[in-house]
Amino acid sequence: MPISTSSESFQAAFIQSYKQDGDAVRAELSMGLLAPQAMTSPKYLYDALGSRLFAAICELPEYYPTRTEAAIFADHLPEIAQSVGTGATLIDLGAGNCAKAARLFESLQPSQYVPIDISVDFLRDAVGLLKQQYPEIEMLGLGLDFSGAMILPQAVQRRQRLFFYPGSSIGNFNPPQAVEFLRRLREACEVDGHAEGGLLIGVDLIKDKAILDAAYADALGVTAAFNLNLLSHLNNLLGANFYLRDWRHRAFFDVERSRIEMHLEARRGATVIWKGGQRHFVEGERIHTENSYKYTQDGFIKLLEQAGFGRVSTWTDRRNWFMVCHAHAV
Ligand code: AVI
Repeated sequence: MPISTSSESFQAAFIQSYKQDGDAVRAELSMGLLAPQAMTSPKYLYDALGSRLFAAICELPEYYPTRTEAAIFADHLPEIAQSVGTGATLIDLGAGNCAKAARLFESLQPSQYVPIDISVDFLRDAVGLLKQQYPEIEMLGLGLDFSGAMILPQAVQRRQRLFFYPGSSIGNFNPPQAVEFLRRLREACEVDGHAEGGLLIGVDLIKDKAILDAAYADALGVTAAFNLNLLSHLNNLLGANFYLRDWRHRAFFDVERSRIEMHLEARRGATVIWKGGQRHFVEGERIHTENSYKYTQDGFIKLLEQAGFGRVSTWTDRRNWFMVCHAHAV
């Protein structure tokens, strides 16, 4: 595990433990593509271009979650800071450019900031820049895939861990997986046999189907490009021959399951060949590429409680479209 530390206060420490295992990735993708209902994990939406397209999605008029969450933080920061307290070990899950957490620094005054992301080079640059702006905050960047076990290096302080998981990324797990994931966070809040710290999380709420449908099928077609770009990524990872013009973006809110489903649908019959497999997709056949679950406030609080969190405070916007929760590890 290469570690680079420095005694200079303008440099952030960085630990990289994530290394993509090409064979494992190809085996997982092949299995998904050959399943009766073809599917891929949403993590494959994020190659370099996919990450940029997602950033563009966050700017779209139809995609309300990013700006609604930001407004909740801006409008309720003093109350959120009062609930969380100061001096936490702020662990930022999927930190990206670290901008969301940086907006909390002044109010939360973390004793250590630990941004984690699978996009190692991007994170290394972001945390390097941030350290120049906030030299007084100890920073430790982690290049890590946190969707599996939550094994944090010893250099991450144990006391008062506050996991920060904004953007409703929790919605990309199904509810049992979400509880499992939250439980792992709760376990990582254990200090000498007792619970400390907690979780600050953003959650998208159930709303009118038309608003949800539009948020995932925008007029400009950016979400369509984001979804279709997955096929280019698969071509690179698998040596596959997906021809993008053979596919179209489909996204809709399934009211029964309370989730957005995102699919790629074959416009015409297409035979796809890759290293280790091949499949003929008939016209109209789909590859399921993402779910994005939406919750009621009470439903999500129950999930938190199942995972071992309690004493939950919530903040929402005027329209009740999005919720920010602070939950204590109990
Ligand atoms: C990252 N995640 C929370 C986004 C969502 O809303 O589920 C990903 C996304 N997919 C399409 N648009 C945005």
